[in-house]
Amino acid sequence: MWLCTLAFTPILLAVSGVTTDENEFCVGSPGIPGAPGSHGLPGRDGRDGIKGDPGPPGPMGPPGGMPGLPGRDGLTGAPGIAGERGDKGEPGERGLPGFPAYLDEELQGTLHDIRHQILQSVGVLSLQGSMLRVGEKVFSTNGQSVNFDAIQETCARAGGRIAVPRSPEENAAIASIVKKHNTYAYLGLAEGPTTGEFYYLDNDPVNYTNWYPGEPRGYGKERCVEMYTDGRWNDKNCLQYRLTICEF
Ligand code: MAN
Ligand code: CA
Repeated sequence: MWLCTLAFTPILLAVSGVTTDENEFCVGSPGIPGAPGSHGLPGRDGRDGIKGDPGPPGPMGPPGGMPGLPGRDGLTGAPGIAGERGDKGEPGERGLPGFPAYLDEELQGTLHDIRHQILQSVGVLSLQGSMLRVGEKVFSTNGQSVNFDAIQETCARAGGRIAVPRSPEENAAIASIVKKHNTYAYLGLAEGPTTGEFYYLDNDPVNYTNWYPGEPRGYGKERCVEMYTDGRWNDKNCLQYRLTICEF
């Protein structure tokens, strides 16, 4: 069913698509929707956003620019070598008084052991005949016969001196070694600048002698002294081979 009426409004006429020549139009069922309208105009710019992250470093620039700022300090190097030793310092304060040695049990034990070991060694060496104790002195021989200078050297090297008797007991001890080896020995005394006068090697004058009857009779030509196997002395040149006997 159509409802028709006079059209006064040109807009309605345009929308209905009906000609206005007849000065009326009819209202029918709704037409199909028109095509979407075209996009509106762009809106206004928004507010500025927050600041972005820094970008990656740029590529190296061309050569020939100004030199850059100096770089940061490098890492700490390895320690240097130790310096020279300094001067000795002042002595420190004096410590508290120590323990008396006789109350020091450890020290006493050590001394006891040392004493024991020395007695053992002296016992063995005496039994073997390699040392002869007379009072404070010890005589010993290596069994070698050499000249006077060589005997002195050997004894000094061993920490002693060529043996010389200063008493009848010491003379008897040296004589026992001479007799045992059946070889004469030089003694530690020599003729001084005055013919017929003998001195110990430390220049002390001789205070004990045991010359063989008629000796010394070298008169400056026999400046050393040898001991015979009976323990008596003879002045003799210094170049013979005689038994090495040292005292300590
Ligand atoms: C040799 C040497 C001398 C010594 C006489 C003793 O000539 O040994 O030193 O005095 O003998 O007859
Ligand atoms: Ca002589």
